[in-house]
Amino acid sequence: MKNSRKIAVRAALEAGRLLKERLGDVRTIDYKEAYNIVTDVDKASEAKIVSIIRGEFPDDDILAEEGGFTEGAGLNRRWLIDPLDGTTNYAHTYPFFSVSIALEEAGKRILGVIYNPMTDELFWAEPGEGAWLNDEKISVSDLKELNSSLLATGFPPDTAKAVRSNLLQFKTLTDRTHGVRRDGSAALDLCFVACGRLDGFWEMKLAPWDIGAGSLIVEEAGGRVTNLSGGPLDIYSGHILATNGKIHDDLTEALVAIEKEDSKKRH
Ligand code: 2AM
Ligand code: CA
Repeated sequence: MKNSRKIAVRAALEAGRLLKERLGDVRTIDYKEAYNIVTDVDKASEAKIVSIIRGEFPDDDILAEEGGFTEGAGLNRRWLIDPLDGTTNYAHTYPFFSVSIALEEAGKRILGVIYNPMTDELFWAEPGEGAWLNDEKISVSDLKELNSSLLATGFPPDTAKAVRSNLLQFKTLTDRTHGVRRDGSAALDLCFVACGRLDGFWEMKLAPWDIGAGSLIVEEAGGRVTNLSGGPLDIYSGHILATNGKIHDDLTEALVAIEKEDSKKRH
């Protein structure tokens, strides 16, 4: 049996090196929709990852951001690939982006690998193996008070159109905590929760390749990951709340209350 982790790590490192080399050298930017960009580097990074994974595991399913879904030979193994999480940052040379690769088997996440090539930080997790940053085991923060937490979120790319725009959540929680960061790579935000740099993260309307790997890394680092109302996480639903566990109930309660207030205002 080939080692899926070794191969995912190799793919993430190779793709990450390409991203680092090409930073500032984006040649084409296409618009998938009016607000949603893809660069030639996203595509080059994905081609590299897919060729490594397909070369080693030709029978596995692949769901990749740019190429979509390719069915394998019915083994019930599916790779979730984001070749560049934080494309908008990348296109502007803002150095906060990553490569994210997850593997599902029979619908369960069994591997998550995320690489930040700018800091040379490789995060990975497997069920029961803990979560790792390079050679060190990582764990979530010990902080218990929502008031003194540092959080992160992101905004759906169609914010202008979206009814649930997350702005009231952002404002209210900015006032109630040490702060809410908006850094533009959900995969890295999740890694930051896993290693205690952040205490919590929430976002809506994400894709499974944005959160497949990071959600497992947070869980294995001792954190808790749910939907926005505290129910079971479904990475295909797009909504995620990940914390160190200790502030989870308070943050869930706050998000639910803010959403209620916001929807009252809208009706
Ligand atoms: P991306 O850079 O891979 O697109 C930022 O808040 C997060 O939203 C990033 O992880 C970004 O991933 C993601 N994102 C941006 N546009 C998106 C879209 N159209 N659908 C889902 N996620 C998106
Ligand atoms: Ca992407």
